[in-house]
Amino acid sequence: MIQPIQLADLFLEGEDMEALRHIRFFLDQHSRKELFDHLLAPAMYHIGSLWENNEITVADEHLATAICDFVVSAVDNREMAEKGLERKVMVLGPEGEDHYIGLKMVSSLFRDHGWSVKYMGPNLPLPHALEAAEKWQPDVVALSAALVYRLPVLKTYAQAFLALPSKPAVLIGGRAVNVSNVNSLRSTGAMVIQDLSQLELWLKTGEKPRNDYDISI
Ligand code: B12
Repeated sequence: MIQPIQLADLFLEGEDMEALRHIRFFLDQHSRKELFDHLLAPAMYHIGSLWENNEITVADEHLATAICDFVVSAVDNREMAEKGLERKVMVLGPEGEDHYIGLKMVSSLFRDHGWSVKYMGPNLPLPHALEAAEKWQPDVVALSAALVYRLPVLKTYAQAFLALPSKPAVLIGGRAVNVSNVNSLRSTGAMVIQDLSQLELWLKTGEKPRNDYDISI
């Protein structure tokens, strides 16, 4: 079974189909959530370290990200989405945010649990995001940010979605919420979710395993 660093090497070498072959082999025995948590995210974090230490170039990092993006799309399960599902989630990154691989994983996990997903990508200005939410009326809006200085904008987005007449639940995750104090986000009524395991647990059971899980739908 391939390890994250080996996978990162394939990404950096531009070996898209070889990477996908290993990933499909991994998926024969593991879930998509395990793929995201145990292989893809660690591979990208490794690429982040190489980048930070100037061991790879920006071009290398872009190529690796593009291949990671490709494999996440290639293994996504869109079958359920055509069955007229009841529960709806809108997934997006706030204005200024460029990181979106985590958002795609979150979208994929929601699909695996039978949700209808509108993945709207990163860097979506708030007025457009609100207009879309008013029109489609999702049960949940999931937001993600990688950089800590994005917390104020996340808070603004959360407050705006929570004030909509349709009152969607707001979930917030991503690297930014894992490396900082997020009490001010929680105080908005949004649910801060640390990782895909917490999200999966909530999707499966709706249970509140931690105090952070302060809303349910
Ligand atoms: C690829 C990358 C980029 C790409 C992003 C392209 C893309 N398509 O996403 C580009 C080149 C655009 C980029 C730009 C920048 N980046 Co960058 N980037 C990365 C890198 C290498 C990988 C990101 C990634 O895909 N990770 C993998 C995903 C799967 O991880 P994740 O986002 O954390 O998601 C996981 C969880 O957090 C969770 N999750 C995520 N969202 C959500 C949401 C919910 C609701 C839930 C439940 C869970 C959840 O699920 C995922 C699976 O576990 C990281 C390194 C790292 N440690 O992540 C740096 C990193 C995040 N970037 C960094 C920086 C500094 C930047 C820039 C500021 C650089 C610059 N000077 O321009 C810009 C900012 C751009 C912007 N305006 O947002 C730093 C941040 C450091 C810090 N102190 O905050 C990092 C850590 C690199 C480093 N080591 O220095 N980056």
